[in-house]
Amino acid sequence: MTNRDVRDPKSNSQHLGLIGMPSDVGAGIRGACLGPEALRIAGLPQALKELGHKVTDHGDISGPRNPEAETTSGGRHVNEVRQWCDALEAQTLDVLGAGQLPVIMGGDHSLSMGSIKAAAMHCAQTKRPLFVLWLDAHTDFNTPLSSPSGNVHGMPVAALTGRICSKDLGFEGGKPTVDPSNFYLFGIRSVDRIERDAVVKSGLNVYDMRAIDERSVVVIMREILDHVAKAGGHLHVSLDVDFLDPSLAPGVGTTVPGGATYREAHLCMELIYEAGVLGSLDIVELNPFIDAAGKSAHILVDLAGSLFGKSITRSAERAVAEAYA
Ligand SMILES: [Mn+2]
Repeated sequence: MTNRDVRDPKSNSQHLGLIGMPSDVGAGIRGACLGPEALRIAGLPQALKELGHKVTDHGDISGPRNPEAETTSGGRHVNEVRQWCDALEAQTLDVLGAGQLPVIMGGDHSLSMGSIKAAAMHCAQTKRPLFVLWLDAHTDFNTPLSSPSGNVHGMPVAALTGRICSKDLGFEGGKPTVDPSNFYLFGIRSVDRIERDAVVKSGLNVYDMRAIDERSVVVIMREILDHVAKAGGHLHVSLDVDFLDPSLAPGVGTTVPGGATYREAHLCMELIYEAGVLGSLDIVELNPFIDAAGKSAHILVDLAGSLFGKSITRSAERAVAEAYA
């Protein structure tokens, strides 16, 4: 069964559950805590409703703000990140249990440790395999020991795939939350030197910008999505603003040149929608404090539209019918 099967067959309508995660304790600079409100102001709930979906905004999670304690050994603000992620995990699990597709509005990327843990628990209950598509400039595969900065937003992939064994972060025993072979990183163009060796050995599927330039978004994305669909999988998409080229989306603390273009990003979203495998979504690292008059927030709302069925010329139903004729 794919998520296409649970959509209303006439309208492809889904019930989307928005969750705000106003936290930046895992980031190097502050401001991503303003992300959820910026996405609301840029019109995310309305844009999704206009596509025919039912949208429930569950409001914002709460947690420790602007902590004074700088825990440098073993990562910065580890305890605070853990508190936020535990709260998000519980809320995301509730939303999934209510039959809604969670749309988590971040917040820095450490939050994915909470949302993806929830997705993994939901998949265990519903007996479906979990796949993760990580759209990001970075592999986020550092550990508290390897990280040059100590910022936890550079560690969630390592934590979720069993590389980090940390009681403080809530990952004990070294058992992966997500099988590394079910984890797809896409758009990569900045990897720390020590991190790179670990990534190569990890078994993660890594598609860097070079691979995308050579093989194209369509070819790679269809390979990934076909694999997920054939396995009857639940796909969690984690969209970091820095996946996009900084000329399009300057509102992120970790810009790297050479990112996805406007059309490449929309094409990714359209292909994911057509595959009907999306089960949960994070939109992370939007920092309105350094954005250019809402430019990045607006582009994220546009991309979310494509991810939930907006198409340039064809109706959503036709696009799906044609893609799977
Ligand atoms: Mn990231």
